Amino acid sequence: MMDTRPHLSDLTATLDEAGLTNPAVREFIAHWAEVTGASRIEVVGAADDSRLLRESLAAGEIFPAGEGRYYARSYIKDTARSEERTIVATANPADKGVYNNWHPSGQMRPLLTERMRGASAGKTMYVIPYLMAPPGSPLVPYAVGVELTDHRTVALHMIRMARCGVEYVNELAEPGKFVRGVHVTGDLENLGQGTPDDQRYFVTFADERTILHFGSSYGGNALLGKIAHGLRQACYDGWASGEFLAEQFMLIGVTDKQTGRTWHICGGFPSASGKTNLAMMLPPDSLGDRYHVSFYGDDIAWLRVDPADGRIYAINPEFGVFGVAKDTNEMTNPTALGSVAPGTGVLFTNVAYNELTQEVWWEGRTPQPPANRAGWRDWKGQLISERPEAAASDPWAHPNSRFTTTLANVPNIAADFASPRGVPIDAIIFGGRTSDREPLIRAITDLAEGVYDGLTLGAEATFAAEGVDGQLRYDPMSMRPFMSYPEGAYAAHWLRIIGSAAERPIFAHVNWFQRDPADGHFLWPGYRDNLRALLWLMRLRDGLVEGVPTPVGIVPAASELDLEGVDIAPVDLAKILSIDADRWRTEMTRRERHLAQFEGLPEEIWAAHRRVAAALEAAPD
Ligand code: GTP
Ligand code: SPV
Ligand code: MN
Repeated sequence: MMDTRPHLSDLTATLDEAGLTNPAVREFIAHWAEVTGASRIEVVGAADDSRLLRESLAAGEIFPAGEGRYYARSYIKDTARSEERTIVATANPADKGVYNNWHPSGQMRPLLTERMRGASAGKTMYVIPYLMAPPGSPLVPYAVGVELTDHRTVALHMIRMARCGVEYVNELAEPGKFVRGVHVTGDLENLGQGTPDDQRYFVTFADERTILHFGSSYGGNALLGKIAHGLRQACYDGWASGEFLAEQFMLIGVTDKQTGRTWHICGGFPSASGKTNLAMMLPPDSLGDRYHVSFYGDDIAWLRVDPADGRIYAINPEFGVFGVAKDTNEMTNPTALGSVAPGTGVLFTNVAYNELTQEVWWEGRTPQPPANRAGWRDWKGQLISERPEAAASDPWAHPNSRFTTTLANVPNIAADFASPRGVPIDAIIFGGRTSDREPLIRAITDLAEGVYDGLTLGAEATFAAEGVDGQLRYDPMSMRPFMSYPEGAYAAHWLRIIGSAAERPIFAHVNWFQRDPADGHFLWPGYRDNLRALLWLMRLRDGLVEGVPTPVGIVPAASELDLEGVDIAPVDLAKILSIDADRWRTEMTRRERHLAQFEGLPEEIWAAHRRVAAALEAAPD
């Protein structure tokens, strides 16, 4: 076979021409160009977007979806993150936690190198230097990375999701201090996805700040800046340095236009549990004159204490949104539709596509799918008009189909979203999909009880393969798939960082998903109305309301919630504002087993658990 790899002299010329001067980055590229056997190397940044779009359109990798909008399908067995195949590897066995799927790096390194060797032959390797922070942030030293990828669509996603360009790596104080990411797609049709012979590996070598992902071109498996660096690596770095927390959190501002005051709220809900929707929230009509919600971030926040005033400040390290399409419409999330409007450069993945009209559609976009089926293809690329009878009711779009758009396109983007300092945090909220037990909101004022609440966060299994149907799947702080070091140490790090703040945020647990056990309807309308619960929390924080104390926190009195224009039955309202002590006592037994798995869990957390349990024992049924 002819050797098509670029010669070292060609590589030098390519990097010179791209203005990539950092010697450590150049060495990293040369090493992996050699291993993967890529035929061409191309350094790309934000300025290359329109050219890459043209090339991808010409190659049939993406399709036009109206003016300045694009569409792509991923391979049918490659439509979500794979948690089983995701590993944290380090040299130190003490880094093994319950959820981080830890393996020794000495064992993982050869497995990855073996799979990547020659696997990009005939392809271009795109070099994407990036920054996961607003420029100038004190956390920039942890935010610099370079992703190498052999997939052009991944480069298009990265340009939307992270700040990309050689300028982010050329002037480093320590030229070698950047996260080294290598993404090799592999032969997607022959990787045995989901079988015992699965060939995929998504490994973060956390103590080496190196990320090697093989065998996917989708989402968090392939855009290494986002999940692997922004969460898994950053969470490890934040702990190792003792400087910050990196969490799967949304981040918003709520402004009272009457007083000019803005509160900042961040918080974690497990994947596909409503972070993007909350961050893009348009106030309900009756509150729109008075309040405004501004978007800072929808999936990742890094939190640190600012020495200037001792408060917790948060940044969104991302530059874009990778949002769930399902159920996004004018009623639920008009802001999301604005973010993907003509001219935004949005890239849709795995929604339904009409090749005649270049329209896109997903379940919940409109109550019924388009009546005229001509030209429509489902997410697998099959014509809807040619579907066999048996497949007639299959969804047109994949349930995890998404849109990728830059922050600047989000209509409610905060004016100061790129502030290097970040914004001071007034409240930290946790929320999952729970069909019973969890009230609309319960506020927690004690630090250890707040951290305890985050550690016992869970969501009900959303599809049969994961967990028992209807049973809570614990997802501490919504970080279960991204936690890179042991849970006991994670809890201690939280207590230390938040505990060292001069002014602590209030905590709260929210739940938009309680259902009627008889007919399954959601008891709370959700979406835009969720602002009402947050406004109550801010009033509680400011001492304007008292709420009703319960063993698990303070819940609103019905009279304290602004419910003007809300369509809710009085029985449903009573249910979401009350605590079923008996049901909670059952939960406490499960929590005890959950927490007992975590070695070295701080005594403060156990004490918080015992306090809540004792209060529940003493509570009337
Ligand atoms: P990831 O990007 O996977 O981390 O998800 P996310 O937490 O950002 O979730 P997202 O906001 O995309 O919402 C996921 C799904 O939940 C979407 O289909 C939403 O329509 C739905 N959803 C969000 N908020 C609400 C709500 O308040 N009520 C109800 N019933 N559904 C909601
Ligand atoms: C999630 O799964 O929580 C996401 C999407 O935000 S992905 O980037 O695929 O991880
Ligand atoms: Mn997420």
